[in-house]
Amino acid sequence: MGDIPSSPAIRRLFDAFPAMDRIDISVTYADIRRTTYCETARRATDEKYILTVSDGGSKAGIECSRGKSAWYALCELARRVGDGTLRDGEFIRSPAFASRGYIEGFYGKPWTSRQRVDILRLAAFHGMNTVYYAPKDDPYHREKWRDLYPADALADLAALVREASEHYMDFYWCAAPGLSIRYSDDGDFEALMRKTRQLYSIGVRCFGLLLDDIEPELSDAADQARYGETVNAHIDLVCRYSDALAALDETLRLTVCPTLYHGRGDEYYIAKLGRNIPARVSLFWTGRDICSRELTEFEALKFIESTRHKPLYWDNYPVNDMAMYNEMHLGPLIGRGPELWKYAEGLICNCMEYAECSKIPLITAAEYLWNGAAYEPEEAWRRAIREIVGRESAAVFSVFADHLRTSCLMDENSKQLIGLFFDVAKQWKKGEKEAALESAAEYIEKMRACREFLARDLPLCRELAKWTEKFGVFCELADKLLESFTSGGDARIRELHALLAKYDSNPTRFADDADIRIAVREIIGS
Ligand code: LTM
Repeated sequence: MGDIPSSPAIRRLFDAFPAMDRIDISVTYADIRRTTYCETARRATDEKYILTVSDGGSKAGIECSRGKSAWYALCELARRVGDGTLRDGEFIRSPAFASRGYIEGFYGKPWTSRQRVDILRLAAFHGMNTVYYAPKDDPYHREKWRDLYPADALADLAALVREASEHYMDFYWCAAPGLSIRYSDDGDFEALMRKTRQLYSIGVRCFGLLLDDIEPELSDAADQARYGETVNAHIDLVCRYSDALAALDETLRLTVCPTLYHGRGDEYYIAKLGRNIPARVSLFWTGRDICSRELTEFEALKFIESTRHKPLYWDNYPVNDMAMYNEMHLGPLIGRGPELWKYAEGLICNCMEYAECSKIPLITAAEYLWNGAAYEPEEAWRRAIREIVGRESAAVFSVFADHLRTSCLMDENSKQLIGLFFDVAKQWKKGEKEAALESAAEYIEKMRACREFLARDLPLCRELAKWTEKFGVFCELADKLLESFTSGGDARIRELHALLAKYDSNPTRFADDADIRIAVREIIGS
C-alpha cells in the first residue's frame, strides 16, 4: 500500500474492494493552499483532496493535507471501483457543509451495537463526519439521564467511540435531561456533569444537550421563582454546561437542541436563547416544521439574523417514528437548498429505527452534503439502491422502493408505475393492445422477481416485512387486472373488488393509495 495510511478502517476498505489492490495509489501530503483552501466556500479545510486517476484507471494520485482527507479520497476511489465509474481525470473535492452526519434520535427500538457500527461505517464511507447518539428510548439518554451507564453498556459505547474516531467521525453523546431536571438544583447539574465525565472517560469529546419534546413551561416552584420563564432556565443551563465542559477540557464541543426547534426562526424563545448562549455552542433546528418539506437559504438567513447562530439542521428525514410508523421512507433526500451550506453549520439526518432501510436515503443525503449544487436525487437514489441491494437486484428492487416515497418531503410516489399507466393507456388508445399488454406484463414480471428478492432472509428484507405484505396484495391486484383484460368476466371483476378492499384495509402506506384506487376503479369501471 506504499504511503497509504494504515488503519483498520482503511484495511477494511481494501478488503471490501479487492480491485483497489490493482491500482497503483500514491498519497502526497501537503499543507498548502491547494489542499487546504476551499475556493467556493472561502474557508480553510482539512477535508479537501485532489484525486488524479490516470493510465486507464490503473494509477491514482491523492494530494491532501491529512489522514482524514486521504480517507475521503480512498473512499471515493473505492466507491468508483465498486460501481464501475472509475475514469481518468483530476477530481478536486471539498465538502460543502462543514458538519455532515446523522443522528440516532428516533422514538422506538434503539439500534443494536452491530447496527450502530454498520451505519457509522457506511456514513463515513460516504464522506459524513458526524454522528449523534441520542436514541429517545435508551433510558440512560433521557428517562434515567442522571444514572451512570452500567459497565456492559459503557463498553459498547466505548467501542462505538473508537470506531467513530478510526473513521474520522465526530461522535456526539447527547443527554436529554429535560423531562425531570430541576434547573435551579445544583445536585441535578452535578448529576449531569458526573454523567458527562463518565462519557469523557471513554473518549467522548463532543456533547449534545437536548431539550426537545419536553413541557414548554417550568413546573418546579424553585425554578419558576428563579427563572420566571423557561428560556431563562435554558440559557442558564446551557451557559453553565458550556463553561463546565470547557473547564473539563477546552477542546470539548457542545450542541444544544432547543425546546422550540422549528418555526420561522425569529420566535421569542429561540431568538432569546440564541443571543444569550455562547457563539461556540451549536444550535439544532429542524426548519419550518418538525419534519420539513423544504429547508431554504432564506429561512436559514432569518435564523442567523435572529439567533446569531448558523442553524445546524436536525433534518427529520428519513425518520418514520410516531405518527409516521406506517410509512417507510426509502426515497432520496430532496427539497434542501443547493446553497444551504453557505448559511448552515451542517445537516444531520435523523434516521429510522430500521437501520438497513435508513442506508438508502442516508447515502443520498451524503451526496447532497458534499455538493448540493450538483446533487441529482434520482441518480443518487439509483446509486444508493445499487450499493445496498447489489447491481443484480437493483432494477427489481426499485419497482418496490418506487412506492415508498410518501413522507414529509412530498416526493411524487410510484413514479415508475404512473409512467407505465400512461404508456399503457396511450398504447391501448392507439389500438396497440398487444403492445400495451406486453408492457404491463413486463412490469408485473419485475414485481414477481421483486417478491422473490423480498422473501430472502436478509436484514433489509426483514425490516420491510410490513410493507412487503401490502406489496403482496398489490401484486395480486396487478395480476388480476391483467387477467381481466385478457379474459374478462364478472367473476374477475368481483375478485378485483375483493382484492381492492383487502388492499384498502391495510393501513401500511404503500404506493400512492389514492392514485392506485382511482386507476384501478377506472380500469374495472366502478
Ligand atoms: O425533532 C426533534 C428535535 N425531536 C423529535 C425526534 O426525536 C423525533 O424522532 C422526530 C420525528 O418524530 N420529532 C421530534 O420532535
